[in-house]
Amino acid sequence: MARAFDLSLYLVTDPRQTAQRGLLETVRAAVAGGVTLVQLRDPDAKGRALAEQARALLALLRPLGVPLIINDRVDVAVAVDADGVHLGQSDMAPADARALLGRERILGLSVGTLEELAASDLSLVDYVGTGPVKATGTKTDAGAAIGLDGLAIVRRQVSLPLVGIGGIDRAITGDVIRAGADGVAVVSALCAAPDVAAAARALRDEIAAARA
Ligand code: TZP
Ligand code: MG
Repeated sequence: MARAFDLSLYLVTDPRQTAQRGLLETVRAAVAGGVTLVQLRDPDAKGRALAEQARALLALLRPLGVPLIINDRVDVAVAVDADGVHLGQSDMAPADARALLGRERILGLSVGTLEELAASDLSLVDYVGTGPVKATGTKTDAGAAIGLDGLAIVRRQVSLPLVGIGGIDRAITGDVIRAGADGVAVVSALCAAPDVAAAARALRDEIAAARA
């Protein structure tokens, strides 16, 4: 069984959007504001640089009890002893990743369409990410927006913990939770916010209100 994790407010990092403030400072502020899970995502980074960033993030996050997920790179996650990996549809297959990660690490999978969902082996996956909920400038190849209706349809077909991603800001966070997501995954709503901690607190408030 995978270690415990909480999808409520899931920060996904972006090297461009954290460049000015710095990756560590952005994550530190986001966690101070209530982020429950962090994914290091830098698709263009080489393995060595990614491992260095991951180790620095682990030194920050582990004492705070916030798990660190590595996007795509199973090898980096194992090398630095991160808490898990998030896979896209064209990344390593979940069964192969699970064989390398062991039972304890958290394994997430992105599902963008019902066809992808039908073709995905979720038996070894711990959570599902679905989206983009709305169009987003952060990931230009993210595929067509599924909307809140699409998220609700995925929710009905997935019993695993589910997080919405893509184009989620404060205004629709409550709607995403009410559509059935266990949490929201965001890049720009935190990384590009003028006050990262305050933005995280505001998103936590929306999540709490939607659950109440
Ligand atoms: N996967 C699907 S959409 C997306 C990722 C990594 C980017 C989400 O960024 P933002 O700024 O929260 O819309
Ligand atoms: Mg990927």
